[in-house]
Amino acid sequence: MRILILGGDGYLGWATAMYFSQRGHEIALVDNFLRRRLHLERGTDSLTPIRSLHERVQAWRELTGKHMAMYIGDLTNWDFTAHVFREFRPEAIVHYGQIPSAPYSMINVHTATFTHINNVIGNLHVLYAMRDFTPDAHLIKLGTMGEYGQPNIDIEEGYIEIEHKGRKDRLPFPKQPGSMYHLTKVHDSHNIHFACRVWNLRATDLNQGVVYGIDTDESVLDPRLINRFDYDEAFGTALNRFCVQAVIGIPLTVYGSGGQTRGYLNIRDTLACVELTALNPAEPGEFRVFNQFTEQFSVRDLAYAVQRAARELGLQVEVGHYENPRVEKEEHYYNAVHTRLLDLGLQPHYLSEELVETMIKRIAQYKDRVIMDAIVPRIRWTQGEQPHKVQLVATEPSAKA
Ligand code: USQ
Repeated sequence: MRILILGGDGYLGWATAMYFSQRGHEIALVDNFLRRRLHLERGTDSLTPIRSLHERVQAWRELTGKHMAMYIGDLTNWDFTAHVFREFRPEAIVHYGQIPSAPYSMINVHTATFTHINNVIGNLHVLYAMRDFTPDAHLIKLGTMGEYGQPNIDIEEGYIEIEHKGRKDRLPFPKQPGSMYHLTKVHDSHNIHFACRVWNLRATDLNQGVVYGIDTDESVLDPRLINRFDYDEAFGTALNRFCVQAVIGIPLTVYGSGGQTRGYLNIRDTLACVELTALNPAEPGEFRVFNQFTEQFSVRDLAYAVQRAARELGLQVEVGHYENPRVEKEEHYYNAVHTRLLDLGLQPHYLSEELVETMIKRIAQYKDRVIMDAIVPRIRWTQGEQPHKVQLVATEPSAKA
């Protein structure tokens, strides 16, 4: 299959590109290096020493004999996007080419509007390029579980059957996203749904939970293929951050009471889910939604799991309690349906089997690269980015560990 990977230099994009290339698909990568630039602007970096995209692609070719085409440019530029679709003629498009950070989007008006323009306009250009040049292609779009928020009812996969005043319909599940970034994904979902209804495009929205992990079967083939691993406030997610904090010996940054519950999955499961989706495409005109995660944890559960795993390696780790910089529910109901990918054959990896070997031990190898200043949370949902104001206020007795 000819597969176009948007955001091919990113955490998921690079891993997905190698995964599909290894399985014989023809790959083209699109990237504008925005993540690398935003790290430069913020004085942060990947924990792992990633190579340039050109070096990665060259190394992949040397090791496997497989070629990946590269298009360097910005999806918000219509001429660029149109050129890519006209030339490569993808049969499937895996769209990761977006800003994925809730905290970054909440820094100020500029980062909020930039996240909107980058994500929503880029995605609209992809939809128009599909309509005009590759109308039979299948869009596999990375959405987020965060589109739903945390309602006090079970979260369905994209749609809900509603009976209202004696009439019934199957309608998009209500959305209550928790950041400007998450809002962009909601806008994308509406735009994609419209494009499927009106232009008969086929699309699958993968409403993914929080991804963790570093290595994949392909990235370990050679050090030049190593994947990015972010742990900073803007681009690092809670679990990745906790593992780095455990290794460098600072109390884990649990925000608020820690009852915030989300779906989680290993990066290897992301790849399997995307493959299952590509091999079982949506029908023309169909807008499918899969909830993509394998396990559900509260932030508190994660912190104690990391504490226990670190102890196995002789590391004493405290669970800290930080004033929550976000506006979010800290104790809430959370039960999200996620059966469609399991029905297609997904075999999940579980966190308890991964933490010690594939996370903490691996992170310890790059301990010297940690930028301490990147860890303290300074972006507040109500006031934007602050100087170092948020302090560690207490540490939890390790009774639950
Ligand atoms: N949190 C902490 N301590 C930290 C960082 C975060 O307690 O040091 C808490 C947050 O307050 C939040 C929860 O952990 O309640 C999850 O935050 P996160 O930063 O791990 O993840 P989130 O902001 O939700 O975003 C991440 C990805 C995003 C993806 C989303 C899936 O960055 O691209 O869309 O996970 S989901 O969470 O299902 O919306």
